[in-house]
Amino acid sequence: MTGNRTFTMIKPDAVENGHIGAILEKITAAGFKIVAMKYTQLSLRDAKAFYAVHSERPFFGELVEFMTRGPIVAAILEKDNAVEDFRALIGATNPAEAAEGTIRKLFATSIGENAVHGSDSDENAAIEGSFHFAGREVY
Ligand code: RTP
Ligand code: MG
Repeated sequence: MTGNRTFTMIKPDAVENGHIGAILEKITAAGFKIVAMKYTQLSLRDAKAFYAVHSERPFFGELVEFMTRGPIVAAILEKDNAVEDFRALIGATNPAEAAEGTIRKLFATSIGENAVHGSDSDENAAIEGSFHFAGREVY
């Protein structure tokens, strides 16, 4: 992973609501290239580890329950300035505050169930990408 990559998940709410295709369309239309992708489900242990940074937050239990309740799509995306540009494409954490046309504005239901994840730094993009993908699964 280098500075031009980010990591994303299409979260269980968006998968349940049938938005995988529309979200991938937005991502590729915005110029991101998919270099790794899988359809999978987080175990309790996976979700707790992935969101360990939030373990002391009041919403942690809810977050882990939500992220494990059904399948997700995990992907590594490539583009110049990937982390920042992808955060702009998905919009604010709370869809009520997300800009028009962003993925969360279009597809998220609430601050907790907000359709997509995007890494918040190059360092975390690398950590999160390797959490989900072996080197030979990245093209
Ligand atoms: P993400 O990590 O999933 O891309 O989201 P984010 O950076 O925009 O937000 P973050 O602060 O990292 O929070 C991680 C996820 O926790 C859930 N959350 N629930 N109920 C709440 O008040 C609340 N706050 C955050 C959301 O699923 C959020 O994306
Ligand atoms: Mg975050």
